[in-house]
Amino acid sequence: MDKATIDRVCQWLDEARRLVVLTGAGVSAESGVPTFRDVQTGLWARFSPEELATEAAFRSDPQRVWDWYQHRRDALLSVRPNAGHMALAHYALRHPGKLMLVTQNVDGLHQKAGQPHTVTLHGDIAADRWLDEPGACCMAQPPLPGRPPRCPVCGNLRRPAVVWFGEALPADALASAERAAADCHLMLVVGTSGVVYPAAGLVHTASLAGARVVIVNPEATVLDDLADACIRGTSAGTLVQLLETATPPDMLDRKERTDRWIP
Ligand code: BJW
Repeated sequence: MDKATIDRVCQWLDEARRLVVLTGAGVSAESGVPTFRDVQTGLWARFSPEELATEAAFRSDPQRVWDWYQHRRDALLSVRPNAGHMALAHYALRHPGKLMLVTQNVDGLHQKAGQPHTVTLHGDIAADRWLDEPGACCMAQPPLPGRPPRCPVCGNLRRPAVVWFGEALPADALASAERAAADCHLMLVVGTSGVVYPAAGLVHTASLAGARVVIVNPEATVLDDLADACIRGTSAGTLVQLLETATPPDMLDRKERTDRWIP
């Protein structure tokens, strides 16, 4: 890892009053969670997104899609946050109101690491919701056991509460993320290929608004041209280096600390 770049980014971290960190699947790779697009190990190397991560796929073969998600849920039960998740959570706790964490991940590992507030763009793999609009009967009825479970009255199916291709992102989460991207001084983009929109659009927003953009990824990404610095490293080691060596908040100018997301 290039020491001069790390030092420069540490300096930017100290200077920034509002920091956005956008994370993707690479942040959880060192916890043993497969990414989507890594050529050898990514989920899409073995499965087709069109067959599994769309509403049409679920409607055409609900059991297959349900079982795939159940398999991933089971695998996540034994997974723990890694040093990168922990470094982000500790940094947020040491710098109250400075960091807004926006994640595309559905694995809940930032939350498990104790991150005080996480904006989740693509949902939560551990939760379910009804496939169709929930009617009153559905809300009242315990579902029939099955794969997927079904409402005994109207037949509504349960589905994982994640955002599939072609679906809108949760409006509140996207709006918070867009506001934060437009108003931050520094954005760290960690462990994402940057090909999925509207999440990747946040990086364009931050860059256009004049924020510094730093990309942390062992591989080149399609967003690199927008970056003021690219750190070719894995997330855990790099985040520990960046966030645990930055100047402690009590050494920063008091005035700088008043202009934060949550004053
Ligand atoms: C490491 C590492 C280590 C490895 N350390 N790094 C504009 C242009 C083109 C297309 C579109 C557009 N706008 C919308 C679209 C369509 C579509 C889209 O973006 N398609 C593109 C793929 C072409 N977007 C959508 O459909 C979105 N919805 C939408 O736009 O709705 C519009 C609408 C509005 C109103 C009404 C109705 C509709 C929804 C996108 C949903 C994405 N869902 C998924 C699945 C979630 C559920 C599940 O888990 O199954 O989200 S897809 C998948 O990709 C998942 C991820 O969150 C997302 C991003 O992936 P991520 O995190 O970047 O992972 P990878 O694998 O791609 O990259 C990992 C990276 O880590 C790599 O770079 C590695 O090098 C790196 N890495 N080890 C650090 N140790």
